[in-house]
Amino acid sequence: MDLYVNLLSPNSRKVVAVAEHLGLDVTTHVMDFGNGDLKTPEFLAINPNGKIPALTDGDFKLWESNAIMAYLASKSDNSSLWPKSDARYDIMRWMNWELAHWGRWISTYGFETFLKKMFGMGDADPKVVEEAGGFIQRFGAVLDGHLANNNFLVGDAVTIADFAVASHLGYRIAAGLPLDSFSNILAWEARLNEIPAWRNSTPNAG
Ligand SMILES: N[C@@H](CCC(=O)N[C@@H](CS)C(=O)NCC(=O)O)C(=O)O
Repeated sequence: MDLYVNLLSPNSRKVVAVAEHLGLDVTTHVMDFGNGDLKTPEFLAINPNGKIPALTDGDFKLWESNAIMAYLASKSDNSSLWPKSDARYDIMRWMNWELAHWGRWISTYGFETFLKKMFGMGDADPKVVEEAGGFIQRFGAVLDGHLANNNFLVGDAVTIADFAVASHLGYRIAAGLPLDSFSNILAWEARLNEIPAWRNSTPNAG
């Protein structure tokens, strides 16, 4: 299997961590954001969106990080990550929530407060930061409330839902995400960081 990723990307982090956690035999291709790697005809034939992560397995091609996580996790029969039970629907629920709400607003906030500075794109727009911050606190309260009584998002052990939702916390401090008052989220983040594959995939926030 081949994975096309960049370790600075939260969506790439998800799939890199799953592959390492399961000890899968994958070849990792590090794609550069700035030099046109994502726009070559060869890469666009894998992912016409020109985005990472992407996966190939022989002739099979897959894009969208959460689908790739499930594909990789299904290669192991012996892992809590993607259990063969109705828990899968609960996992999918959190992964859809991550794409639609949580990651959507954290990405907006992080672009304003962190990436713009990193790429010399000017100052954060305070209106956008305020709007995104409000949504992060609204959805953060849902996550924090769930984690008040649960060590992991689904069941008693780590699943791909945890990696998907936590992938956006890699820049929590660097981007100044307004999550400091959510003690259950912070404790869960620390719990996940005890998992070597998760810890090893932490982005260098510079
Ligand atoms: N929903 C997609 C999002 C993929 C995505 O936006 N990837 C970013 C990096 S995290 C990217 O490739 N950006 C480069 C670009 O859009 O040109 C997924 O979950 O895989």
